[in-house]
This record gives sequence, C-alpha cells and structure tokens, in this order.
Amino acid sequence: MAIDPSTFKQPLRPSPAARAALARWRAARFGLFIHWGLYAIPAGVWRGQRVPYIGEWLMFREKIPVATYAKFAARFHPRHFDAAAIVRLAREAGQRYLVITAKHHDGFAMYDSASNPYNVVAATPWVHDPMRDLARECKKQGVTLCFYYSQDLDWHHPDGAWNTWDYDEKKKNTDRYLREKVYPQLRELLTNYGPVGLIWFDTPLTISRAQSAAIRRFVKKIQPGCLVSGRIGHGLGDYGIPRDNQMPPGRLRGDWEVCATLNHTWGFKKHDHEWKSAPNLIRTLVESASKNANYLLNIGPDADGRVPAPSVARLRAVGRWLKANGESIYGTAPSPFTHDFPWGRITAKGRTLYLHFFSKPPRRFELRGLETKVRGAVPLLAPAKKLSCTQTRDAATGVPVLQIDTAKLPFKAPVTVLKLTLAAAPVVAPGPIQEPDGVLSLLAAEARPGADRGRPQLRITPLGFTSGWKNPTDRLDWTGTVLTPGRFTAELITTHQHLEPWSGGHTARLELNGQSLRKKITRDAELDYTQKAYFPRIITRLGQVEVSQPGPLKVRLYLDQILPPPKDKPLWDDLSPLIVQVRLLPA
Ligand code: FHN
Repeated sequence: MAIDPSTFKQPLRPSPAARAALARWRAARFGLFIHWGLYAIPAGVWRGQRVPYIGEWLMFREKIPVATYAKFAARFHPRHFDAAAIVRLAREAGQRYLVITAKHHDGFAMYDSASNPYNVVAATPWVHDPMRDLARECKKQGVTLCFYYSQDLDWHHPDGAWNTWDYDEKKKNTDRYLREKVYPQLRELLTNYGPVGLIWFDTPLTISRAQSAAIRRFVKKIQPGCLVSGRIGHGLGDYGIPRDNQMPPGRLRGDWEVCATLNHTWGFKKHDHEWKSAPNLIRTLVESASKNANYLLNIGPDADGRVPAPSVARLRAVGRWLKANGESIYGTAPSPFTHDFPWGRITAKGRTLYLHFFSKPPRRFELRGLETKVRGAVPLLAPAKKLSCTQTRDAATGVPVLQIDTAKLPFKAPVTVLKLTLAAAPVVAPGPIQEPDGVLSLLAAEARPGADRGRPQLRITPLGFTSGWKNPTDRLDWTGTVLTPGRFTAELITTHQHLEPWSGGHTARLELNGQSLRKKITRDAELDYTQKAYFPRIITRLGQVEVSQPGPLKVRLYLDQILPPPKDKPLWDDLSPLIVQVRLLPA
C-alpha cells in the first residue's frame, strides 16, 4: 500500500468557508515556504561529517538521542532574524502567503508554546517568539500567515512516530501524542496569532484516517476559514500536494500546490550550493499555474536567522518577472488544454488566454485545437502592438488551427507572454493532436485504462501517472489526431523519484494501425525538464511505425511482462510501472 494516500487521492469537497479561503489561496498562486529550526545549527554536518539528505532530517539520519539533539536549543540565538525583512522578501518575490515550520519532525516548537516547554522561548537563550514578529509583519505587509505542523512524525515525543533509537515503537500510543502535544499546540497556533491561512500538515506515515479526520475537524472548529493541506493524510485536505519537487505531466483536476526547494534541502545546509536558476523557477511557477497548482518555494534561514544570499537573489528575480507579468499568473485558471506544449504553457482568465513562451516562437506560430474565435493577440508587455491571427481548419482532419504572426512579439527570456482575447470562454478539441513540429504526445493522463479481460486493475492517479499496473492484460488506450502522416519513432517515457528504484525492465508492447512494437523498458535517454533532478523522465525507444493517413489514430499500450517489485520497497509508491507518456516523433 502506498503510505501517503493524500498524494494520490482527490482532495475533499470543501465547506463554504473553506471554499472562499480556497479561492483566495488559489488566486495567490505563489507562496513562500520557510523551514527554520534547530537543525539550522548543525546545518548538515554531524561529528565533522557531511550528512547526506535534507538538512532537517539530520537527527533521524544520525539517530541522535533526544537529550543530545535538545542541546542545540541552548545555542539557538539568531541575532540576524528580521521578520520584517523576510515578509518584505516574500512581497518582493510576488509571494502572497507564507508557510513557516511551527514544529517540524524534530518536535521543537519554533513559537511560544505554553503546552510544551520544548520550544524556542522556553528552551533557548533567545527567549523570543519569531511567529509573533511574523504574524505582525504579515498583517502589516499584506501577506497571509500560515503554519507548517508535523502532525505525525515527532522524534522528540515518546509517542510520536519514527524515533526508534530512544523509544520503544511497541509502547507508542499515537492518541496520547495527539492529546498531549498536537491538539494543544494547534490550539495555540490557531488562537494566538490571528487568522491563519492554512496549516501545512506533512508526512502522514502512521496516522489513521480517523485521526487525520479528527485533526481536520479540530482546525476547522477553531478557524473555519483555515485550510488544511493535503498531507493531513487520507485525502482529507482542502487541496492536494504532489511529492516534493514534483511536477506532474498535463493539467490537473482540483486544487494542488507544488512545493519546491531552491537548492536541494529545505532546512539550511552549509554545503548545499546547487541553486536552481531564476529562469527555472519562473518556468516552474508558470507551469504550476497552467496546471491549477500553486507554487510554494522554500527558503532555509541559517542559525543566525539570515536568509542565504542566493535565495534572496533568486526570489527577487522571480519577483521582477512577476511584477511585469503577474496578470498572467495571479487569479488565473489553468490551461483549457489537458496536455503540455513543447513551446511553453497556457493560463486562462475568463475570455483571455495567456500563452507563455519559454523560447522564441517561430514567425508563423501555430496553435492547434482551439475552437473559440480569437478577437485579438497582443504581447502582454506591449498591448498596443496587435499581432495578426488567422483561424482555419486542417482540411483533412477538421482540427482548428490558429496561426499567429509573431513578428511584433519581442522575445524576452526566460518567459514571454502573449495575450489572446477570445470571443467566449475557451473551448478546445478533445484528445491529443499532433503538434506543428510533427510530434504526437500521448500523456498517460489523457489515456483510458482498459483490460482485455474483466476490469482493469490499472488506474491513472490524479497526478497523471499509471498506478497498479500488475496485470499484462491491462492496457492504455488513446485516440490522437495526426495531421501529417509519415514514419515515426515511438518512445515510452517512464519516471521515478530519484532516490527510489526506477521500474525499468518490464516489457512494453505498443499497438497502432496493425503494427506492434515490443521492447524491454531500457534507459535510452532522459528528457530535459525543470524537475529532472528529482523525477527523471526516462526515454525508451520502442522502434519505428508508419502512419499512412491523416485523421484519428488509435494507440494501445500493454506491458507484456511485469517484473515483481524489488524487495526493498520505498515508502511512497507501490512500485508498479510509472508511465508518463508515449511519444511519436517524426523519424
Ligand atoms: O519530511 C518532510 C521534509 O522534511 C520537508 O518538510 C518536506 C517539505 O515538503 N516535507 C516532508 C517530506 O515530503
């Protein structure tokens, strides 16, 4: 069983109060995540050795006894912590909400907790509550304050999950931990700091459905407008969260939030200097919005309270882009198309489409599949320049084709926005359509699961990946549309979380137009995309096929041979093959 079901379930139907809060949160689109705690002191180093993995997991990785780890508190005196500057940074970045770790898995409360002395006021020489400062500044500067709270993992409390080196797992009583620590602390957070936008619960690894549901009810009772993140567990959140640093393929249904690091850690690590580029961050923000996801981007202040300079520089760069182009992000709806385009991403607002180009488009740019009449096209940054558009239909297939002359669209890296005004709300032709570059991309998210016998076990998760593919008679079916027939190279694209095993080695069979390609899933190449460091997309070349006529093309994928999952099962996935997509590229 997958241990984090919230990742794979559609979020709950929200109450009216949550719906209004959700609408505000959705319109914000961009938030600041802050991981700050005692782990900033060791900063990824223990007994002189660099500890791999994310910084805030150091206690767990090194199995540091509670009594030893707690000594960090005596050294916590962040002289440079400046709540006003942090909230200002969020504003400069264009981030409209802020989520800070009130208590992470190490169990240390970063606020004044009357119910538990293991906290920043009672246990440190600083004797100061940073959440009070942040609450005041958020109010003053118009940023929504939200708290991260680790409701399940707690390595400090004897009944919290996952400290097996100090405590006996068999003696743990989760209800007692919830009663003694979680509920009293949530009450404090929800009564002492004014309105709270959301509680970002995390990592529901051992908590039961009833416990998750009770925590949700508890939060809503105190602040009905406070949202609950999808990682409350069991699909009980107001919105869903993909895995860390994960970008799902295609458009999503429901509300989501992509959470991401700026380097490779959440909590400060002094040796992690692998910073993402500002263009990568801007494209990830655009891509998130195009899929109906907010983007929650993290900083990890150091033990003195300073935000690393590379983080500040990058957030400001995103902010500069947003200041000019924010109309195409804030308050937008996702793309009306279900697939990702090779040239960029689309967001929408009423009768407007925003085309975000990630590179300079060809002079005669072509968008296929838009049925709605276009009234005008202008660069978002130069609305006086009218671009000429023509709308026709492909003679052979009837696919609507919009051609835009982009001569008057100066491309400015990393993302240039073209604003299309439509005569009505956008309507698009169904199904995957061959792109002008000749590629037909078939996302698993756009496929119909089927079975030669009985009902398919295989399903498509809300994130658009296959799940539960254990049966060789299960299959995926697509009907795409080909405008330019010819010879194609067929590729299968699979994925995995970079620290977990890749499910290669199965044998895939692709059927189309009476042709069949059968091949073992091998690592032939990798796709270049923004999240490739975390979820590599692995290309298997299946062989070549011939498509002789324009029109609908039925494509069917089987897995003839499915290997048993490795014994060393990771926490999150059932390790059945994670198929992202089939692609047909002109040979
Ligand atoms: O274990 C945590 C991790 O430390 C960090 O807080 C991230 C942020 O999304 N959440 C968990 C792992 O998914």
